[in-house]
Order: sequence, then structure tokens, then C-alpha cells
Amino acid sequence: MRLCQVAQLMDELQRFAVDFSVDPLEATIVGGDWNSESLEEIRAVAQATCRLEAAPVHPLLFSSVDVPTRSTSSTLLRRNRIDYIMHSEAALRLVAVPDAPRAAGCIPDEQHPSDHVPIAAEFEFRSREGRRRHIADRFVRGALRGDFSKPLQAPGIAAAFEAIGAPTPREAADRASGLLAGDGEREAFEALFERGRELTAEDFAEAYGRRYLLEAPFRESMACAFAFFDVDGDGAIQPGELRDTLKRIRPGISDATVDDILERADSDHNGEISPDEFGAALLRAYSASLRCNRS
Ligand SMILES: [Ca+2]
Ligand SMILES: [Ca+2]
Repeated sequence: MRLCQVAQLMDELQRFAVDFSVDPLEATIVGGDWNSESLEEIRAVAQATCRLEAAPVHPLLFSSVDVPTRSTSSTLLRRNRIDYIMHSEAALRLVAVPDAPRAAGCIPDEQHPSDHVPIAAEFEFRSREGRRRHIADRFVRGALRGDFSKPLQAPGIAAAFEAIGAPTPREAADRASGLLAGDGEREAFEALFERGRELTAEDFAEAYGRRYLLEAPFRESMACAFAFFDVDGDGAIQPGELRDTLKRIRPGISDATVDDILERADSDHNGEISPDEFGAALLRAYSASLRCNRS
């Protein structure tokens, strides 16, 4: 699967969720041939593109989990994994990864008529309570401990607020107490929020976003996307690179949208985007997505 297909697939998923009023945290599985060994690069670039465009995007792009399956392709030159099963963890728990057939040599062969070996995964639907707990746990892991291996997006943060939000930080800590290790974490949790003001979902988003932007997963994904856009590797994204790369990912994107992205990102108006400007543009977009999606 190429980048533009990933972007297209995510658009379709988002459209489906809106058209049929599907909760974005509802169980979602996307599986198949991504034709890529670097799933992380694809995700980082697709995420950056959606952020720069400020387009609504399905949370699966950001917080889905890849089932650890075996290599699915075997040729003379290499044996590797190019097929993936992605799932939304809020609603589904991975129970087992059944043994997949193993190709002895190059495929296709008599035993494996396809050039891909099938993969499989078994999931269990989480109960309503299980979902609430899972989401609240991810919120605590991120905002409190800096664990953003599966970062929550706006719908997840709103759900976390529903699960453990309360009028005061102390009451929220009471509701989250089962997820907190001891008094030290309890104090740290309360300190995430301003005292003396009624807590809102926005406070949850603010606390989560503030920590997320400091941690490695966000910075690494930003650097990976920057390197993709900076085609000649000179340390800046020139207008031509931005336009050509965006058009590869989004063939239908208009010149006006590309100009708009450049203008918004190029804050010192020198005609190109530096790594800092790129990072700042993604930070602004992330913060804006948390604000505009809150409920
Ligand atoms: Ca460049
Ligand atoms: Ca600049």
C-alpha cells in the first residue's frame, strides 16, 4: 500500500464513521498488504500530512496497534513482513496470534499459490466497563508517566474524561485511584490540573497534550515526516518539495491548499520550512485538533 492509498483509506474510514454516526472509538480492524517494511514511516508521514491539512482524521491512523505477526513475503532476496493487521485497542483486546503457515523457500510455490502468506489474529470485544478502564489507563499512562506508545486522540481523551473526570482534581484522583500507584502518583495526578477551578474535558486535553509534545514518540514521528518531505536532505522543506510530496500523497490537493500550508508553517517568511517551523506547525495542529473535537 502506498502513502496515497493510506491517506485515501483513512479518508474513507472517517467518512464512513461520520455518515453512519459510528463512534470513532468503536472496534475497527484494517488488515492487508501495506507493501511496506516501514509501517512507522508511512504512519508518520500520513499523520503529518493530515495534521498540516487540518483535515478531520479517523483515530485509527494515530492510535491503532499492529498485531505482531510473522513474515508474510519470501523471495530470493529477502523474507519480510509487508502485511499488517491494525486494530483499535479501545474496543478490542488481542487474545491470540494463531500460528501462520511458514514458507520454506521462495513463494509462490506449490504449497503457497499466493506471494503472501496469510496471517491471522484473534480478538475479544471489551465490555463497556473494560473500554472505560482501558481508555482511562491510557490517559494516566500518558499524562502522568509519559507513555505514549499508543497516544490518545481527541475522542479518546473525551472518553477518558467521561470515565474518570470529576469537578475537582481530588475527586478525579479518587475516580482514577485504581490506576494510580500510591500516594506519590496520586499527588502528581492532582498536580496535572489547576486547583480551585472546575475540571473540564479541556483540562484533560491540555494536560495530556502538554506532556505528549515533550515525549519521544511525537518528536521521532515529526523527524521522520520531516525527512520524507525534505527530499534533497538540505535541512529545509522548499516550496517545490512540499508541493510534490503532498501531491504524491494527496493527488487531488489544490495549489491553494499547498500555499496555505506553506504560509502557515513558514513563520519567518523566508520561503522554506525549517525543522523547528515544521514541528511548531504540527504542534499547533495537534493542539487545535484536541480543542475542536472536544465534546
Ligand atoms: Ca530541501
Ligand atoms: Ca522558514
